[in-house]
Amino acid sequence: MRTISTGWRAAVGAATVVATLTATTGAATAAPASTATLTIDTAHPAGRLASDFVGLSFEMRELGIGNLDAAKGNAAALFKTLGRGNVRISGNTLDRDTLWVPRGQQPPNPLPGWVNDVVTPTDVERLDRFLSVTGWTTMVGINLGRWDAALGEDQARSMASILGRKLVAAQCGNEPDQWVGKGFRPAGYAYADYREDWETCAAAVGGTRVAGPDTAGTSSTWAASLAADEKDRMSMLTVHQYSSGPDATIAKLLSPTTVTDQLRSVSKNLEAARANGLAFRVDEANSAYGGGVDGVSNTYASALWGLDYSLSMAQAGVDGINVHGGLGVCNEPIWNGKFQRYTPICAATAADEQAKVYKAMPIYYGLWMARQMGSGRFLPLTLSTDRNVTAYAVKGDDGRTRVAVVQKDETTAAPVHLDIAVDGRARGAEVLRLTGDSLGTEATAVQGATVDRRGHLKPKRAERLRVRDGKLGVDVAAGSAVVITLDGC
Ligand code: BDP
Repeated sequence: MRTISTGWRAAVGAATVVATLTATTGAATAAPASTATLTIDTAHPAGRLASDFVGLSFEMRELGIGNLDAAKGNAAALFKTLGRGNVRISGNTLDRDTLWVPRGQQPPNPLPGWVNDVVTPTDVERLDRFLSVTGWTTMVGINLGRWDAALGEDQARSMASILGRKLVAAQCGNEPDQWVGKGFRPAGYAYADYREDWETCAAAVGGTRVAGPDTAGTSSTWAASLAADEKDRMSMLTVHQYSSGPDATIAKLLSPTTVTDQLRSVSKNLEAARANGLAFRVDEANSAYGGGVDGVSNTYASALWGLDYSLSMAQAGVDGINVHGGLGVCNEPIWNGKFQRYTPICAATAADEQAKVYKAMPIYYGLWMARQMGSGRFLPLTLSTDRNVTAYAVKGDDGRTRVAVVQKDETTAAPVHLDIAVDGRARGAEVLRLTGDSLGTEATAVQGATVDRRGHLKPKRAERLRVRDGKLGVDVAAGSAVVITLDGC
């Protein structure tokens, strides 16, 4: 039996409403019976769950090749189905392959050998329309790895004038802590050198809407140093985090320690942001770097991880996460032979890629479930369990309490029965279920429904639960998640 306390003053027992969650394994299995208890401290609402917490991240090349177009296909609908969010555009292709070409200028002929894609103000205008239609905001990278002052300044000016307030931040370069290995900077390139580069780019951007450092890892001190040194010019501190590398497995992804390890790993960055009054996003995140791992990043397991990861980060005080992906054909290499198996949306066929019609991959459903927690403030809770279960509670801005429970065992394991004790006011609750055939396959659904070709998700009617004798009882299948919305409290 482990007891997990989360949230501000989590250990404090005082509560106006106490929810007790009892989990028992089914008698039909060999697993020993277990009881889990969840206590929700409604008297001490803690950190915020922001309405734009869920974000997506794409490569700069997607702009250059005409993607994220509200006039074509279903991308805008897929974004809207997730609610409002933040889309970040940068990645390896920013510094490595993408050339900015100002309005009225022709791309050089021939193009420099390193250029694979050209991005122009017309591409930013298309992005602007996409954001208007979806209600999302954006962060967009400026090539600092291969810095050209005239182009950098022109891009910054164009983005500010075209995107206006939809541009939360310009991002100066991608993963500068890896530039030596990529040949962008000489050996020995360190934070002090980066700071000079960043300042040059930030001066071109002007104002205070600049983010950084977008480090590949969370362990360097670059983020903390940049926050302390440059807070006056910054709107956001940003780092990247992948759960694993090419050695990712489902067991590792869903292990009870993974999410807590990931939290620990961003904690110094988060503290630095807070200490310097900056917002903090993990603006590039996913299950495994190197394009993800087949059989892990593109399976139902990633949906459970995505839900658990995003809520745990939000509860810890992270302002948002941007899950990385790409708009190529699912499970096929993109132009440079690399895969993007972790992508939340991708085209089922080459014809769909042309038509910009995408399907939702499992992790998309995990993010959708996280969004069903709404916006509000996390409630501290104490969970005692000997199963692989996590739980989160949010007091919504609409006054309703929502509880997410993520059961991360294989789907063949025994179900969990939850008994939630509620106070006198709640007469019932609604339940949405995230389910999949098995952790290692792709099939994922919410309330039996999947995202259609138009990009819409219409879950079947939420299940109603009634409070009986002050308790709400719900069976949760192993390898599934629920979002429970309590009536009127
Ligand atoms: C990050 C890059 C992104 C890659 C990703 C990966 O910013 O462009 O696609 O790694 O390795 O470091 O999958």
